[in-house]
Amino acid sequence: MELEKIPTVPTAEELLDRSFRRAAARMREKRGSTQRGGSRKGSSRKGSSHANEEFIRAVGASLHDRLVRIISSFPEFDALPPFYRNLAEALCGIEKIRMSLGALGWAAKHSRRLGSQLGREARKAGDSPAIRKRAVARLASMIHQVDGDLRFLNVVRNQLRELPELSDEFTVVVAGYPNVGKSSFIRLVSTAEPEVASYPFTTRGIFIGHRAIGRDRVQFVDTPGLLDRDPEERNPIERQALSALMHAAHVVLFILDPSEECGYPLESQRRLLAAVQGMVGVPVIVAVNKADRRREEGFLNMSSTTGEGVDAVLEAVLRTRAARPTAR
Ligand SMILES: Nc1nc2c(ncn2[C@@H]2O[C@H](COP(=O)(O)OP(=O)(O)OP(=O)(O)O)[C@@H](O)[C@H]2O)c(=O)[nH]1
Ligand SMILES: [Mg+2]
Repeated sequence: MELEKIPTVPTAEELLDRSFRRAAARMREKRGSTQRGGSRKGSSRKGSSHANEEFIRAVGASLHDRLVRIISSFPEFDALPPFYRNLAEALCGIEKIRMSLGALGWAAKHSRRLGSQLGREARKAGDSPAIRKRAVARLASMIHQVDGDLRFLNVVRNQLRELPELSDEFTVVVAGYPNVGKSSFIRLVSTAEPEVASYPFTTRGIFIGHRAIGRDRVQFVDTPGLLDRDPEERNPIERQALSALMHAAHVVLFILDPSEECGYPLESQRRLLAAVQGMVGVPVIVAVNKADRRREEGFLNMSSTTGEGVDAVLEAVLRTRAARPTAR
């Protein structure tokens, strides 16, 4: 996927360093070829001031090109599938990313313009290392203004790279309160190996696993636990779960823990269930987990520890495949 291919975003210092080296290499190449040609006219003084101008322009041009390349390595967020767009929004904030890319655009434009302007001034001022030094310092200080943006975009790049790869297969999103046994269930029935622990918010991202069903494959999505609260109050970890529920699921398996060993009352879990049922446009299958601790009449009871009842839950979930909607 294109998100995996975004290259590392350099810091201001690295960007400057590369651009200076590139410009210096270009000057060396040029000098080499004019020396070989041997018949360049003009005084050495003039030649050197041209060299200053060329170097400064080359630095400006190289900075411009590098910045433009960084900008275009990021995806067009509006064109991303909603699942990924929402994950990017939950994790990094798309508006913040846009602002930083905009800042790089500004820096790109100005580095070329400033390179030309400073180059012209250097030529007029004649051969002066001080002029060259001052020009370089001005370009550097402009690039340092976007150092924060470069660093932020590198964090974004690292997060986008790690997003899970969602396929087109039939997709079961497992959701519920924290610590109810979502990851334990996913480990039991699919290839995914999310961490399981006896405290809430163990799962902090989206994990995907598969299971062969006859000749087909079904995709299971593990999500971070959700609390029953207003959407505005949700943290970035919870918002990833919502993105999967809203944009990846063909069916939702909602897990309840009536033993309340998860640390949350069943009543709150039921309120969340009602909210999820009202929110997603796909079937919601409800299963009670930790049946080895406590069963609940009128529900599919299972235990992800003993394996009891798991097959019946899988069957109920997979029965909804018949009525699979075509679009997410
Ligand atoms: N007794 C019992 N314990 C279980 C069962 N399923 C899971 N657990 C335990 O419940 C705890 C939480 O399990 P997880 O699978 O990490 O729960 P989760 O819903 O993924 O939790 P978060 O990722 O924090 O939202 C762990 O200590 C599990 O061993 C079960 O069927 N019976
Ligand atoms: Mg988990």
